Amino acid sequence: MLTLYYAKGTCSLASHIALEEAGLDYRAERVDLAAKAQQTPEYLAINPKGRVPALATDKGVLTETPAILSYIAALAPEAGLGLADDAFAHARLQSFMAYMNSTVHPAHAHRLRGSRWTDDPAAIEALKVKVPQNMRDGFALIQNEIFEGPFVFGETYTVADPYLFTVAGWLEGDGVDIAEFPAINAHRQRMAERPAVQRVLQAIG
Ligand SMILES: N[C@@H](CCC(=O)N[C@@H](CS)C(=O)NCC(=O)O)C(=O)O
Repeated sequence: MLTLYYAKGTCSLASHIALEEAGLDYRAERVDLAAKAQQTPEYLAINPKGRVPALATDKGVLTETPAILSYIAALAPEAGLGLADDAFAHARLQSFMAYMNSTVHPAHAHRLRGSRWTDDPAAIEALKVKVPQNMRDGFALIQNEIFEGPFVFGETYTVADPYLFTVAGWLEGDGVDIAEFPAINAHRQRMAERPAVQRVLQAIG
């Protein structure tokens, strides 16, 4: 049995949707970030990073969205979520997830989590200023250089799609109108129609 530790409004949504799409047997355990549950000794024993997502498996706990998404795709090869049949396509999928993880997600985190980088209240405010521009730059690159449509990698739905859906959901709060990116906007709507996505959103509340 897999257990996904998740919180509403966070990057854990991507793994949650992927588990549902893969048809795997899993349990979802909410972590209350507002109550700082991620810093309790109980949760730190599961994920010493104090973040979500974490995926508890019978082999141990996995963290980091790209690793969790890759693992989910590998556990359900029949779902074809990982482009594993083609080495180059698989590497492009890894490249996309690495970009989300290392560049786009941290750009977003500068708005709400500036205290990761500085303790100076004025600097925390200053870190917010470039968030819209950096998110816009990231999504322009995704739309123009990576996204094929109707899914990230063309006709094949992969774990890249719930990742894109999740991070695109942060744009509005980051001061970017998703309508600036028509292909990403259409993808978001396409994703919202998927039964697996609807099941997860309903379960999260
Ligand atoms: N690189 C990690 C980032 C994990 C992360 O930063 N999660 C955020 C939510 S999106 C979190 O748990 N924040 C709680 C905190 O910073 O205390 C991943 O992609 O899984």
